[in-house]
Amino acid sequence: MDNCIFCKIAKKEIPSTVEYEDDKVIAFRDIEPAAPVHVLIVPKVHIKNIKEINGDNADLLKDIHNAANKVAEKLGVAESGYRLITNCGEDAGQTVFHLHYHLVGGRKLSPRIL
Ligand code: DGP
Repeated sequence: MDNCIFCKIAKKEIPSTVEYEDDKVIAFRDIEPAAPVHVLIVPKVHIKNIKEINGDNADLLKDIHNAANKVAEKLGVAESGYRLITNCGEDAGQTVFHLHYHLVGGRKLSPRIL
């Protein structure tokens, strides 16, 4: 999508620190990290958020989880633990309307989500 920042990152039109990439997914460091490890797992196809996941595109969730596992291993949090979060819509705090999961770890996180 023309004006989407994550589409531009996926196409390498905007630089990012890429931690994992395959033909379906790109994972790069969040520009405003909330923890020592904070990576965004992003499908290359433009989908607004999980509300747009359906029977035709749900395979992407497998690709995203596969990428998340690889990132967690690579960045050394697979055993210590991490949180995988996706915000859907404005009340959830979604600011970039291209589906993404935050992989956050590298320190003890609050047990509460909110
Ligand atoms: P959310 O609030 O769930 O929509 O999270 C969007 C995240 O995207 C937020 O943590 C900051 C990050 N972000 C926004 N613009 C950029 C960018 O240009 N580069 C990178 N690496 N991250 C960005």
